[in-house]
Amino acid sequence: MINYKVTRVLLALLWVVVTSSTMLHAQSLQLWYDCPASQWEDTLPLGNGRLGMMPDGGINLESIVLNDITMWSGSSQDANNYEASVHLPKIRQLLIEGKNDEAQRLVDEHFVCEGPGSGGAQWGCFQVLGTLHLQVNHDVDESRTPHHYRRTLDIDKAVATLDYELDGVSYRREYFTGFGDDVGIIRLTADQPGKLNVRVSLSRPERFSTGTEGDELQFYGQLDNGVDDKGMRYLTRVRAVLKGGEQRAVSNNLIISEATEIILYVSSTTDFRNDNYLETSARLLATALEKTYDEHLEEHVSAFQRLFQRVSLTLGTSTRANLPTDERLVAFRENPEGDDELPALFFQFGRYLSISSTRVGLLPPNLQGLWANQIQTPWNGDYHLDVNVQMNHWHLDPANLGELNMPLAELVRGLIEPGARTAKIYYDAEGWVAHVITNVWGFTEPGESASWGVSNAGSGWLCNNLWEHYAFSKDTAYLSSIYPILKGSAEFYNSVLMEDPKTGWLVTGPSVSPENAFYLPNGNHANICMGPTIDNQITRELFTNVIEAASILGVDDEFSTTLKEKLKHLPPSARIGSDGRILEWLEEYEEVDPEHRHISHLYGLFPANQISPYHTPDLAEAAKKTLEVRGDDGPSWAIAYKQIFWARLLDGNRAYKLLRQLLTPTKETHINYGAGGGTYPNFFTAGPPMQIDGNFGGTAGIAEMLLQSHNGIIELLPAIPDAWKAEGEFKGLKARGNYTVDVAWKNGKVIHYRIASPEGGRVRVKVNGDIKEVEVQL
Ligand code: FUC
Repeated sequence: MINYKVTRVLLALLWVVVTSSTMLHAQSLQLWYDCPASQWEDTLPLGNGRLGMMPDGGINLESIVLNDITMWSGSSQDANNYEASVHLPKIRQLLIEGKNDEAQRLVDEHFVCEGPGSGGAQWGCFQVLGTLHLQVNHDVDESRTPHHYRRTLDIDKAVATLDYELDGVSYRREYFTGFGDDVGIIRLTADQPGKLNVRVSLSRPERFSTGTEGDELQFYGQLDNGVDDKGMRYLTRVRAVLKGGEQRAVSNNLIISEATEIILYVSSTTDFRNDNYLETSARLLATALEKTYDEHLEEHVSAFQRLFQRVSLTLGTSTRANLPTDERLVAFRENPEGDDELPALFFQFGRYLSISSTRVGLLPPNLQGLWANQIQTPWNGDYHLDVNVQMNHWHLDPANLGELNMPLAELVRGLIEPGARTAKIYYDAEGWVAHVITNVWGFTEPGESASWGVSNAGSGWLCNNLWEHYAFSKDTAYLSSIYPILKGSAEFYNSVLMEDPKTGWLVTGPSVSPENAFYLPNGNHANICMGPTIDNQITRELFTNVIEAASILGVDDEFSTTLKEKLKHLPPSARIGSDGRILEWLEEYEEVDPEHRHISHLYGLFPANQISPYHTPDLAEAAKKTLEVRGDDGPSWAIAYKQIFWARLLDGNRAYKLLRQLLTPTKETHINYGAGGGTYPNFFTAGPPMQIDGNFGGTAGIAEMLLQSHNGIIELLPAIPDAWKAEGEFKGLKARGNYTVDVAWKNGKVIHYRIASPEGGRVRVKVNGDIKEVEVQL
């Protein structure tokens, strides 16, 4: 016991000695700019998991786009086609006969959702809440240039600032969305008394009214639910607290004159799952008004840092921290050498965005996290289930934010009931299914077009996320809470599997390999098929996980036996085609677009562990060929996915090349499906348009380059690129099994590591090429 303690003390000392001798300085976790934002994708995202604010840093006119993650139009609906299952045998027969084009026609006629699907008002859309306008009268010639302009986002504190000097007066604005009291807070100050003259107002492109109540500015309305007058309602209240000066609310404006300090409180709620939303926003505001600014700031920063500061990462040094972030991004693209801090900043920004865009008890981040500046957000700002929402969560466990998986788990739990209806109506199946898209209203029906809408992979892929959180946390209470979701999904696949007469394998059908098309021998295109590789991989993985979960929880022996039997008849995880690539479909079809953004047939490489350089080297080689043909470009999420794939293939330099590709500066906002993804000045990633999955995927990719744990062994620096080898360290990353891992390295070699777990015990680690079994720190 004494020896053990002594060893721990020595190890701790060694850590101090090693890390201090390497002298890696703490890197600045700040984004900064020397001029106002030129477009929304240049404004600074703040969020507390529910409310968002994006200030643009305008001096005379500042626009702060406001968001609320529950701001959804639409409503729940039954878009099931009750005739669908009548056509299922015929569709399947056509697939067996190789007449996929004819099957696709039938699917379009009878097997998609009823009505306009995601194009309909009832389906809904995540929308901007509104814009808070600050019209600031500086009382000087408007053409005078301000000095010392600087706007920043400190991602270590979740606070944005703006500083400038005009006519000898120093002005400052500070903005944060409180993690403490759940209101938005903006403080404006001037270093000379009485210099602040500000008109505050609120607007929205549609469906809003404004009013005042005393000194309170109000902004409210109701969204379109596509059916009646019961759409989502919202109310935003703004109050100002002044030092010096005076305020009056006049015709929808709050007019503040000659103040020295202004603190604006923005309290906003919707009636999403809250009939008392009016009272809630009043209560939040009243509570906020009782505290001083410093109290707010302290509570906010400490609540945020409780999550954020669990991880630190240094990948090297930078000579460019003095460059504005947008210019730094351009410089990095031209020459990454000299700025190894930038990828680490991007990694921490991904963690920052997660903490800011979701919270336990509410909604998972959507396609844009919680930020949107439009009414019609691209793709409705929804939850896409054929990679996007899953990618939004891939980094959470490795980056030590595991509890932020809970909102997704709860969203998925909400799909069981509607998904069971859809399973029954379309497939006459047990369990539950969701296809390609869902929303906050529980949509599980196929999407409106056979070309993409009937993917069977959606629900099983969601179950992968839920399972992985268990693999990382080993929390059996959590496992038992998600088990019904996993089991219900396995029941669905178990009941829909059909036999492919050619091979005898059990496969899904009709389905698609997400969004991809192939040529039939007759020259026609089709998407609809049976047994796309991703479905086979997902079915295999899900059945295996459910069998393991049932055994851990001591339940469902009989169902496990059934699944074990079915597993014997599934197609192999992956098969290699005549050109050496992984086959995407059951047949060796030629794909219409060889560089298609989706690479769904490598699901087995990541997030699953069915293709691996260790246990299936041939498949791993075939995966490399597959990636070579797909190319390195695409929307940001596709680039990030490829970064992760190459990390799993243990090729750090190639993963780094993809990361560089992801960090390509762009300002484009048009919808893009092909090459051209990148990163906006504010570090949001671009499909384009802005899509947050690229941020989260890139963050997961960096974690995967530094630490892997999916083979029953913790691998330190499995795919570290040459660029980061010189010197670096991370602290607080997580490995499967509830291990917390710290590593320091020099010249590509680990010089110190520490693996901790509340359970203690021993664990196998691969370090500098050797596999060891080591004692875990408590
Ligand atoms: C998937 C992708 C698109 C886009 C959309 C939101 O369908 O194929 O590129 O990311 O989701």
